[in-house]
Order: sequence, then C-alpha cells, then structure tokens
Amino acid sequence: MKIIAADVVVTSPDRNFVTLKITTDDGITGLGDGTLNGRELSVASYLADHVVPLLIGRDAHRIEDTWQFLYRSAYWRRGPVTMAAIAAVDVALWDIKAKAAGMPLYQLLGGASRTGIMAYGHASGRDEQELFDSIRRHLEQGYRSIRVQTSVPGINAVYGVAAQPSVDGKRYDYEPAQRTPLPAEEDWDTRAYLRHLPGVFEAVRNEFGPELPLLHDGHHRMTPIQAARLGKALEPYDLFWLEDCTPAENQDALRLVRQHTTTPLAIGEVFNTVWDYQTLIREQLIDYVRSAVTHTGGITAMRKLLDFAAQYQIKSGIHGPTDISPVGMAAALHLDLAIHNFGIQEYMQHGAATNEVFRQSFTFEDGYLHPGELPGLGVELDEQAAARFPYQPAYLPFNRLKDGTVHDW
Ligand code: KDG
Ligand code: MG
Repeated sequence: MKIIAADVVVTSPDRNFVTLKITTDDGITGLGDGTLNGRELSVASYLADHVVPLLIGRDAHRIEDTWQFLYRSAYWRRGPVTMAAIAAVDVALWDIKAKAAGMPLYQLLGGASRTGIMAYGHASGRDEQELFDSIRRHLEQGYRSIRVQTSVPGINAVYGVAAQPSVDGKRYDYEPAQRTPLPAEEDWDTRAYLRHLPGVFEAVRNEFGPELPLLHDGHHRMTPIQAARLGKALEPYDLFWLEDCTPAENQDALRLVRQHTTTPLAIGEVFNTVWDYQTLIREQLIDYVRSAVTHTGGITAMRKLLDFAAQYQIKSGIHGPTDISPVGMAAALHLDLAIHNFGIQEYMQHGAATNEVFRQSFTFEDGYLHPGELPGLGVELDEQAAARFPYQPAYLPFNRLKDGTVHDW
C-alpha cells in the first residue's frame, strides 16, 4: 500500500488547526494532527516543505520505519515543531493501517483495557460563586473529575480562568490563544497566588465533599521551593494532581518538590520526547505523564513513553485542551483505552464550528469518553467546511511581574 499524496490542511474554525491527510494508492486516507498552538504555520511548512516529498511512494504500512526515518534522517533532533510534524505522519499512518484492517485503532494497540476513559473538565471562576457555578455545570454535563482554576486578588488575568461563560451560556472553558497580532500581556504574583489558593480548595471541598477528584494546573509559575510549599498546603484537600508546579526542563528540580509533598504531580505537556522524562520517570518524581500524542511524535512514541512510565507505576494524563484537534484527541482516546497504565484524560470540548470541520465518532457519557467503533481513528475531515475557515494569526499570552520582568506563563 503506497502513499500517493499527503496534503497539509490549515483551518481555523474556532481556532487554528494543522491536519495532515495521507492518501494511499488503494484509496484509503488517514488523518494526523500537527497543531502547535501559536506556531501552527511552522509545522505546516515543516510538513509541506520537508516531509511530504519524502512520503510519496513509501509503504504506508511501515509505520515504525517511517518514524525512525523521519526522526533520524533529519539529523537535528527533537523540538516541538519536528515532533508535531512526525506525530501528524505517525497518527495518519495508524489511521490508515486500522482502516485497512477494518478495526478501530485501539484494537491494533492490544484491544480495550477498560470500558470507558475517565475525563476531567476545566472549571474556573473569578470568585467563589462563579467557580462553584462552573463546577456544578461541569457535573451536570457528566464530568466526574474537575480541574479547578481561580482568579487571585491583585492579579488581573490568571491562566485557566474563563472571563465569562461562552455565548451558549453552557461552557465555561478557557481558551488561552487569542486572535491578536501580538501576544496579550498578563500579570503574575506568585506570593499572592500561594496565599490565595489553599483557601479556594478548602471552600471547594466543603461545598462538594471529599469524593470528587479535583485537579489544579500551576502552569510552570513556581520555583521548586514554592511548588513544594504549595503541594504541602494542598495536601488536606486530596488533589488528584498538581500539574506543572515548576518549569521542568530542569528535571532535577522535581526532587526537591517530591521530598516535601505527597500531593501527586503531573508534568509534560510542553515536552516532546521520552528524554524529557528520563530522570522524572526513573526516579519516580512524578505520578502522571502529561504529553500530547500531537506533540510527542504520535502513537508510536507515546506508546513507548507510557510503557516506560508503567514500569515505575506512573500513569497517563494525556494533554487534551482545545488546541489538540479532534484528530489528536481521537488518537489519545484509542491509546487511553488500550494501555494498562491509564490515569485520566483531559477533555475540554471543541466548539460547533470545529465539530463541523472534524466529524467525530467518539462519545462522552456519564463522565467517560470512548473512541467509538469505526475503523481507524473515527474522525473525518470535511475539507469544504475547513476551507471556509482560513488561518488567523493567534498567540498565547505572556506574563510580566509587577516590576515588568517577563515571567513564565
Ligand atoms: O497551548 C497551551 C495550552 O495547551 C495549555 O495552556 C493548556 O495547560 C494547559 C492544560 O493543562 O490544558
Ligand atoms: Mg496544563
């Protein structure tokens, strides 16, 4: 089965997405997600200019060989642009292989290890009432695990807090990329955040009881000792995880955090290879791997990463915000269903325009996701609908401290 075409589709229904569509000589097509929030066109160019010409004529069944060829023949290794491009090819080839086999992709990954995939949603509020309201709405939608993000007195714009409910009045999800010509400037004050957050979790536990799994994302803003202090302060509220408590390029820093707190730690949404986790996994410094299939070289690389993590009782928590397209989400769900060390899946839900461009077979019922039983990934791209939504420049915001210093966002 030879690859005869590979097309890069950039579309912006509710936000920008990069999709690779591979076509084989027997008419089977496969889709892969290469979306890299705020840097979409770099991946589109990497694919169109440097990868597509290499794919034409290759055997679509040779997924491992194609992965190794793209990774090693570039000479330059790793990085989010390269690994998103490789992921797009890899996932499209798995889609094709599963369609050729007439099976949903999870069957090729070993079959289902569970009946459903526990998802968490993003609740947020500018004050306690708005936060409680957002949590209740998520519970009504069926979510059984909730990420809690809140405004902090003295800070104008905090990551993860939706300023207002979306127009349908139902969704409180937070979309960080803004369609602005320049990145929006936000402000940050770690001491104010550390003072405020434990009280918020105390209030949420008092209101919603001890059983509801609660998560929180620190979004890389603390130093290791600040992260250690927060983890310790949150222990009475029994978090499912504290995510990205400190920037983790320095993996050694997590030793300090780990020595001070039993709050479970999740890290990795900005990582793109297994090497980013080498110390974190080998020394069991984290509890959940947060990589996205889309940014970590696809199903082939994620499977190896999660199998490595499994030997150390570390589970999956695959990245699933709205900047992962429905194609990337579907790939995550097939993997979630198949692996033994599944932990939880992030699920924010896309908007109506995105769902029109990407027709999906996955379901969300009673808090559990399922990829569906269609052969392949179970996602179809409506190219005519995609063409109605051309690319629009959009950037993630950045942070400055009160004295003007740029801080991690
Ligand atoms: O593109 C950046 C987002 O994917 C990121 O800010 C979302 O932190 C995030 C999360 O946990 O979903
Ligand atoms: Mg995060």
